[in-house]
Amino acid sequence: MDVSAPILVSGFEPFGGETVNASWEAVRLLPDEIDGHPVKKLLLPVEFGRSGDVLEEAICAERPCIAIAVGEAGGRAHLTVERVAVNLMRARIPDNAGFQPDGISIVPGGPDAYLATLPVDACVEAARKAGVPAQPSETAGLYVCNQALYRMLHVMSCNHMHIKAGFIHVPYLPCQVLEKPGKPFCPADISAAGIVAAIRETLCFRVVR
Ligand code: PCA
Repeated sequence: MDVSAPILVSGFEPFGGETVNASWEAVRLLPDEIDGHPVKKLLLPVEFGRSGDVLEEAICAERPCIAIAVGEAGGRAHLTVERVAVNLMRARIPDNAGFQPDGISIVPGGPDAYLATLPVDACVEAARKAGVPAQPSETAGLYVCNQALYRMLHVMSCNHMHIKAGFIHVPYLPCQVLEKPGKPFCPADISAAGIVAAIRETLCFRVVR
């Protein structure tokens, strides 16, 4: 294993009328190094296309050993580790550039779906062991996050890159639910602890298995 290969972790800008995005607030809190690997933090626009382009460029430039995109899933109570990305874009609300696709392919002619190459269930277990409520998820939706995961796995597949890559959705922050009674939330430091636990587990996974 390349002990100095970076770990790429992205978060998103605010969207949907929010002034913060829980994913970036958690990513910002990650340490700059984990077990000797520098952690590169990338802020993505909530835009179909451009977010995928930025991620793709970063993966090709950095050649990370692990790439994890993090997004906010308002309404989910747990940190959720995504298992699959599908080749479809369908948006309930326009993205931050005003684009609202209604069932078109992310990559025309591309595979219908990719599976995350992260050890999903082991990451969930590791987060739970760290005291962070976590669940596997079988759908990342059809909005910008699913597209980002699909683009990431697609560029890796096309270039035969063996990177442990995946996506983690985090709940709203407490400050986002002040006026949303009943909506679940998770402080950024707790979500960050879950992401670190998933990264550490993935590093062990690469070495041991
Ligand atoms: N969540 C959205 C896009 C950006 C984000 O943080 C999603 O789940 O698709």
